[in-house]
Amino acid sequence: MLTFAQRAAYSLNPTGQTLFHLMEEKKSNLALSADVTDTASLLALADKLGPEICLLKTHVDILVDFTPDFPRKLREIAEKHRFLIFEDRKFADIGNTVVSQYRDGIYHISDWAEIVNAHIVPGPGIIEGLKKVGLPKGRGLLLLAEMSPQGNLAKGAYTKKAVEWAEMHADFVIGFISIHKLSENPAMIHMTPGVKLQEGSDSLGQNYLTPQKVIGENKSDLIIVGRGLYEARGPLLEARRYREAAWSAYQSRL
Ligand code: 5BU
Repeated sequence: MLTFAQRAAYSLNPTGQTLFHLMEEKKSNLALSADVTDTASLLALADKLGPEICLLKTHVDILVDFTPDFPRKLREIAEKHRFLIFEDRKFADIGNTVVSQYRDGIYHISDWAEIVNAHIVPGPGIIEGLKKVGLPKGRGLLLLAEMSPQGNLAKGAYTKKAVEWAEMHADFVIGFISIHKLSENPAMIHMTPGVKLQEGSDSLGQNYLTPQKVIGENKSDLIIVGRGLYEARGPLLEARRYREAAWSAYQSRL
């Protein structure tokens, strides 16, 4: 089993390489899903938990007070604490439309998010569209190969297609949102949402697995944690617990 640092050498994408190096350097395979709805809370959370995470995931369209200077402020914090930014936009349209959704609109996502993700339901044209915008900027894409909620349809032949199309675009696709390790290509990073220290579910279909199950047994690489962190009484202490749980599960698999 290769280390994250060794896997960086297999990646054809600068963002993929940087992420592997950051993970090793910070001994963190923890991503914070910062799903708060005001920019001040998000920036405060990012600054506080920054030392513990390798990646911060946003849903920029849930912010009630977004202004064009918000991405600049978030990027400053990201550079200070050395983590990457992943906008969980889940693009799902034809290639020509996602070009504008990624580059233009209010958010100009491609200007500030190193990583975005896409559903594969529209076919490989969605990857080609996003790549036209993202690759010249050195950005990376994750394909939604599996999802966490109960009853979701991302499985079987659908999941296999995601792995196939990732290989066809390995210069831009850096990995997957998935529940399990899916690809034998060491360049591909597997990121898993739906993680808490206790297994369970929420009232709207979300399933939770533990860091040990996700990293140790399912052989995913990185856990994405939202409510488990930002709803905790002490988010920083909790982030340390999640980071240590995920990192030791990774180490014992080496
Ligand atoms: P939670 O609070 O840890 O349940 O938040 C999980 C986050 O991950 C949230 O932002 C979701 O939009 C995101 N997510 C997910 O939960 N499951 C998925 O399959 C995908 C994304 Br894709």
